[in-house]
Amino acid sequence: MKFNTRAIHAGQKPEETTGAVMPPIFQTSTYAQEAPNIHQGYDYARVGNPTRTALEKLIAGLEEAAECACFASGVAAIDAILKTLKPGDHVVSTNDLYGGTYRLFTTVFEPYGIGFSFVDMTKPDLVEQAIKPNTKLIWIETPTNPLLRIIDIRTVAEMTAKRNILSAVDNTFASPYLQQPLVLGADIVMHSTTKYLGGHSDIIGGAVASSNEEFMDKIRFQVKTTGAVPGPMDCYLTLRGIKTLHVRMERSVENAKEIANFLNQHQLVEHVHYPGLQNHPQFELAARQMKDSGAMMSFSLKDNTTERAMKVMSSTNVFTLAESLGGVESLISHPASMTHGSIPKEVREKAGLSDSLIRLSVGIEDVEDLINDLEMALTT
Ligand code: P1T
Repeated sequence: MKFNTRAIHAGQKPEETTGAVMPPIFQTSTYAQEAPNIHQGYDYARVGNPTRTALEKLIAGLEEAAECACFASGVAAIDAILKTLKPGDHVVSTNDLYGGTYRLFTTVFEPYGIGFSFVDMTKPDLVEQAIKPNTKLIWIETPTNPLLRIIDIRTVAEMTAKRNILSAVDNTFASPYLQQPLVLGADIVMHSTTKYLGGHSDIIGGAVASSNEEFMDKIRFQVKTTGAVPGPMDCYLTLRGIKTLHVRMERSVENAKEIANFLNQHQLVEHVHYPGLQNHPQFELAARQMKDSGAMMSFSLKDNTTERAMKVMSSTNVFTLAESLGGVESLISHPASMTHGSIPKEVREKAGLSDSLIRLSVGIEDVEDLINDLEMALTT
């Protein structure tokens, strides 16, 4: 089946007892058993819940994965992946990535004895050089948050395949509609389902999908043993959101392209980071690796002061100043103090993230209203 059909039907079937077309919200913590451990597939809801199963099958279908496990948040999904490693293991990660991922790696896992090298992964040579004998995982985020850099998934996956290293891709910024990392050769794909998959800024969730059975056994063990699971209502809302993923993505990307062109030509704007612009350093790679260029962008102003950027961000009316992304509504944010505030300033600046950078998550409103809103905020 094609993607748009899978978004609605993958792994879904009418509920058996009533024929309900949408999966019921199985709001239960436990399940009756005929005899100890003789049951209908579910024993305790930390381990599994039919509403969660429906969501997991749907995401697995979209990512072309054999299996998916859902979590209570995106960072809980990353946490579960990292907990499959052991003290003494080493991870190579991109140097431009979500601040919460950086914080989890450096403040939780580093003290437990896992080593990290953060490199500019747009340069495959630097990835190769960072690999050590104890490297067990390569952490790819593409497009990166917040600078929209593009990492060549196929090239990195080829590098890891010969060395018995797993490659994991945080696919949150692209969504499976635009990019399917497993098809490109990666071993693991991870999502903050809070974003495009949920799509309506009303849930927090995460997902890990893979066709590597040994890895997914470890993830299932994490689900059961550490228990960062999503509730059935959140699973239902995410599942409902996914059914319009392709339609929302098409409109968001269409709007984003117009906004990127508008900003790129604006006399007060210094630089726009958007993979759909021809001046983007990985424009061709993005066109090859992604179905389209996405709905996230960031930009800097000619007046490169933090004060000016703050003024613009607090002047919009249609764009809401808020963390997060991927919802139907457009958001504007200040990465340096919001999503990436936990990264030390010198580390941020070394990776190219300045205090005056502004990030946009473009929604599905009328694009003329969005452009007028930005024009007004830029010239206020
Ligand atoms: O917020 P949570 O569902 O736990 O997901 C974490 C996460 C993981 N990966 C990426 C690429 C992300 O962007 C995020 C969360 N990001 C934001 C809240 C943000 O505004 O960038």
